[in-house]
Amino acid sequence: MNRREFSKTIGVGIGGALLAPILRGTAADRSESSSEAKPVGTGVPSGPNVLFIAADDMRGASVGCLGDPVAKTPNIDRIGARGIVFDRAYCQQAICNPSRASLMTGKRPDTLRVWNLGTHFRETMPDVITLPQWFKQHGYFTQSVGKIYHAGQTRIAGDPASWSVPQVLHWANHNQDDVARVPLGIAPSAPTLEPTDDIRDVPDEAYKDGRVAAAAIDALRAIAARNSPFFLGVGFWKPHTPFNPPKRYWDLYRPEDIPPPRPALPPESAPALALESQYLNYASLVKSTPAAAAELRRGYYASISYMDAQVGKVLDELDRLGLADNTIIVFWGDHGYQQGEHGMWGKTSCFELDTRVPLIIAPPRRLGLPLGTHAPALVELLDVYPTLVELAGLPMIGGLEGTSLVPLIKDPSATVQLAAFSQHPRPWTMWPPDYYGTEADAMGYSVRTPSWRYTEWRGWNTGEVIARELYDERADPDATRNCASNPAFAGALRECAALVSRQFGATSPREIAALR
Ligand SMILES: [Ca+2]
Repeated sequence: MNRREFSKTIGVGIGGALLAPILRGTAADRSESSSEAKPVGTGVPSGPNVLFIAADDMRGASVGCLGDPVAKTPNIDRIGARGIVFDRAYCQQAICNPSRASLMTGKRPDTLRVWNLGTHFRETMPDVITLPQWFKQHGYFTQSVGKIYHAGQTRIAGDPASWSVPQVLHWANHNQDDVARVPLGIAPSAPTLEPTDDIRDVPDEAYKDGRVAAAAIDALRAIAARNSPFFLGVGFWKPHTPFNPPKRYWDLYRPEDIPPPRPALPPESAPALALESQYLNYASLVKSTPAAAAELRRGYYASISYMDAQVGKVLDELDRLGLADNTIIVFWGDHGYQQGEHGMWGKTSCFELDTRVPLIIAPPRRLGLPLGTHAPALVELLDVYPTLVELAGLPMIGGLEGTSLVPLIKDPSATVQLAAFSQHPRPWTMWPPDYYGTEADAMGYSVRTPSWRYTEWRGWNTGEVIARELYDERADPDATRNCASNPAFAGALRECAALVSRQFGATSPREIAALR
């Protein structure tokens, strides 16, 4: 596709966005557009290529180019310098499997009926066409290295239909590694109460992400020789626990430079449902030994910098091969994380720290679009699928629930949607607590607007609202006070509740699950 053809394509996209409703597709819209579009393109396009880089458990709040003064992320910042950084991007559910399934299919967790770690989207929606699969059907060579889909807990390993060749380094648990290659033959520990036990002065390749980078470099070299457009997924396993990066990445951070959690305490008047976090054992640990909290936070930063260094190796190879000018680079994290903030550790909440993610898209340099900019608009990971399809000039597939961000890439001050939506069940594992349960006690439905975060907790069986949260994101950005019962905020509460009802419908989660 030449420049003129590209401009024509994105011109159409912008016109459509301006005419679009200000709200995202609703439950009713979904039922009307649930049939999948048939692949229509048969010719082999000329590109652009896509380098699709995923990070695991990396929150938006801990990235250098997203404003964290402590995080050392020079390579992720490099992607930001050649593209657009989305300052307020949100996942659809703050845990691996539902979030990744949602981004990769362009559908919300409620549409997929995937809310836990064990259900694969091919079990609930077998014929859905994934993002890389759509590219593959339009002449792209698609390949996956590392963790793109959720790993280790679903009955299907990754998604073979998405890729032109077998996936590699995509299937394991986080505490598994290639022991033969790990120093002393000692595997990294599981999420641990004593993370500093895993500080070893070893090469990057001693652990998974170093090997993912090496395999991605090999893949890029082989792809460069193919002379056809490609979609290469590179999924890093960090900064997910265990926090065991090589010693030199720990050495980037002095203990005294790690700030304490802010806020340290749960919000005033928050319902208990809001405060369920994943690593409850961490909370009891750090209460008894406060220094452990700081060390866990240092380990998270060190893991981020280890992963960032691997990103840099892949970017270097893309440049060295002369592919950068015709390649879209995407960097995204599957969900956020609490590192002791609100007294919580891990993911699975609907708070801002759990739902906000890094999202950076660098268009091909040859297109001459603005570089190194920030977009303050509210966007969702759901938006990645239509954005890449439009940027690549492929026909748009039907049934996507996100909105193309190409208008923001052309004009970072633009707005495509006025709200972003997330959700999470309680208990977070769903019942039975083995990751395969299909029922829960409650579902939290959450909306972020420019001014507010509102979450309502609905009973799983009844659909009745059993608790509400409202945070004033402008006056109280750390979410220290739940204002839902304050009469002064009744108008905002009513408006936010209407947004949630319009987006998710008024049915109970049990009725949604029964549609499976
Ligand atoms: Ca994750």
